[in-house]
Amino acid sequence: MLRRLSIAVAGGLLLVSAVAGCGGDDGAAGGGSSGGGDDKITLGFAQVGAESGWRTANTKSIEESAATAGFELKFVDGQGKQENQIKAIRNFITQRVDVIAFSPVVESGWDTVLKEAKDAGIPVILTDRAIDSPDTSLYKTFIGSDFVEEGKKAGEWLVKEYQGKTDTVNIVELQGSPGAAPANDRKAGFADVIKADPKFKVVASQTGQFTRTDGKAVMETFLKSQPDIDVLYAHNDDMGLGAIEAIEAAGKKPGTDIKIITVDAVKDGMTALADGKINFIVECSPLLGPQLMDLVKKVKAGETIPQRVLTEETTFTPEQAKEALPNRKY
Ligand code: GZL
Repeated sequence: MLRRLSIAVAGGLLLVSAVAGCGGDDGAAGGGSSGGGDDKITLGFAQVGAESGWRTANTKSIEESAATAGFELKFVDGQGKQENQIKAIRNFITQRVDVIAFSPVVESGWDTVLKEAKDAGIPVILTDRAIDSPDTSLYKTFIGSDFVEEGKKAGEWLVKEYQGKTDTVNIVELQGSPGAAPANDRKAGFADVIKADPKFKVVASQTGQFTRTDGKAVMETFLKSQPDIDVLYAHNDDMGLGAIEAIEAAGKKPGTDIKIITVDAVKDGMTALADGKINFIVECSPLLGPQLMDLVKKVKAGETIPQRVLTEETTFTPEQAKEALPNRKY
């Protein structure tokens, strides 16, 4: 345990704080008010679950960044259930962690527990997914992607792909988990763009729970119920990859007979893109760990932080995927 005494003079007032870190770059801010041992910052994190490759990469980023920052991380896997996340947040409050962060599995139903954290004087940071509460005093900031924009990017690619064509384009959609911000917003952004041209018709839209298994099963029902599918829009790579299995089992060529657009850009998705089985991927970065730890430090030190921290991301075609794959971190 590296222990440094930092002395700062601000406005004539001498501030002395013990800074302790375990091998981190600048160690954690001092003054932890919880069981983190010495002055280590204790972060309570309630994760959605382990539903997709994106989530695995996100969890890895958070765990590695917390270790690098020298924080004590109390990590709970919500297993896809809001009640588990709420229970974890209540436990973090009882344990008097310094900061609570979580990725809300759904947008609604958080006000009560976040009010409890606020009343306990424990700051909360939203990561990855937003909540629909109008009371923004319940959390310090939301760090994550603009999912509406991601849906729009998917729609814009499709509009360009079918520029000048007049035949009807039959689209099936694999939605993310019900009530989740990325599912609601990716659907809304995509619909907002394609509504401009009546040839685009979403003939079936159903949740695939962001998982490969469900994506495959729902695509099997689409293939049985829809005589003519031109395009699949899947809210994440994992459902798209499951759908590819169903499409191939039905004797069709994914990426050719049925064009596929997905979101995330995890390695397996990028590999299918490079192989021409997916046609376009909108990136959604899971590597939120370093920025999150920086925000935790600032919040613990009482610094003002922006209410919204937007993550930077791009899009990929098959050619771009071939170039990016060798250096892909996840
Ligand atoms: C997006 C994230 C979504 C991913 C899915 O930020 O919440 O959840 O797109 C993941 O792969 O399951």
